[in-house]
Amino acid sequence: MSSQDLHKRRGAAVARGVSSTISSYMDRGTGASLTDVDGREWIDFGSGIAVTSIGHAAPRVVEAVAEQVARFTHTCFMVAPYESYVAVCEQLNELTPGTHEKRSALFNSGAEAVENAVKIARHATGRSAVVVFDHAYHGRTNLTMALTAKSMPYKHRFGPFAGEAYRMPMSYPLRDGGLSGEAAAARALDQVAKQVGAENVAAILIEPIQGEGGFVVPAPGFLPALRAWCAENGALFVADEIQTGFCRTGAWFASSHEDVVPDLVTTAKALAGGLPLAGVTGRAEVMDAVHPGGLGGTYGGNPVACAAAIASIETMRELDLCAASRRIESIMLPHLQALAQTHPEIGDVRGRGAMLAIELVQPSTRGPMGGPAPDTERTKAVAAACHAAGLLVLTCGTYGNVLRFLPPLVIDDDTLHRGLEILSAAFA
Ligand code: PLZ
Repeated sequence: MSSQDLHKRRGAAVARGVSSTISSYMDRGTGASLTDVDGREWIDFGSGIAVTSIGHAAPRVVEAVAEQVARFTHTCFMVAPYESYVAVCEQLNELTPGTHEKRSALFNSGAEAVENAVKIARHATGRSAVVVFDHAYHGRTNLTMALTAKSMPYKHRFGPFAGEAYRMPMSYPLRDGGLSGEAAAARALDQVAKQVGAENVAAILIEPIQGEGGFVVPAPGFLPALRAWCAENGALFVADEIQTGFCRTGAWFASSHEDVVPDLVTTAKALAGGLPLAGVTGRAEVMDAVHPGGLGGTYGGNPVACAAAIASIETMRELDLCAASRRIESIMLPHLQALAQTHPEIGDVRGRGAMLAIELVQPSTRGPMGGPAPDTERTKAVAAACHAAGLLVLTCGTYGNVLRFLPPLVIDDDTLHRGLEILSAAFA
């Protein structure tokens, strides 16, 4: 059945609220390529939003999943436990920043991991306030909508939202007049002290590099200052590494670039090579503060997803995908910077590793927070031109004016160059 026919069927069956970036329907994939049902090849610069870092249909995951499905698909870890859940927790404890003793718990989605991190932080501290930032994205459930910044499309008419979430100004070098990380942190923390009260803060929750909010990389010093404030004030520093985790930024976790050791880390996406699995990992004394039975869910840490996670992590280790991510940066970043030289509408090139983006602006018009005015229309047009030429790119950002690039980390140089050529042609 063609994409066109499937699109018609979808219109009559699938709720309008669930939308898709492209209207081609996928048939299969391998590495960084996808083939749609019409037989057309796509170069994937999105990885299903930072999930398939080890590539589509990664052989080790396919094998591990098939083997596990044949043994058993589900017992519920809360009823009858199994080894792979324990093994995934061991891996998370080892790989997340810091050498302190840790514990982990497994869930189904990123939003569920964030919700549980908040539950754990509140329980462990006996406090309720959660500090979040402008442009943040943490999910679409009721609690995580309260933590997510952007109204349309995530929150519009879906309230009332959960309470005790407090939003502070973010460090956003293109749009905050180039405030230093320390100054931006002082600005946010002063408001926390005045508006929330330091002694009421259970956690500061932040993406070390913002994802949906526009791949905003905070100025150096911002994250360490927030981390230090938490330590001084009895609050927990929670890093949402759901999009940045597992080699995406050239390190296992993005917090490490500034030697930040979070109290709690949320993970999902690339953890299980495409199967739904998420985790909360943190200090043993914080995680174990919660009473037995206080955390869980029917499917959390499903054995098939755990088998996939073990296979994914093995693949990342064996292929050294953190190094692959840095290699992708060394090819992509100069290409994007050269493109920006000839296209003044590219107002910023930013990111780390294989998590890179360009922000499109109207260079001579002032916009939000004194930065250049966003050019949302041109961003949509460039993305559409890429899609027409078979390159799957995603947009993001509070103003929808950021093109983001998240290729599978296993992408080969030839495919990467072909993708970048399509991007350049789309600008032309
Ligand atoms: N935290 C940092 O990036 C998911 C969402 C796409 P779930 N980002 C993609 C969309 O429009 O729904 C994300 C994230 C960060 C939390 C989440 C939530 O993860 O697995 O989508 O619930």
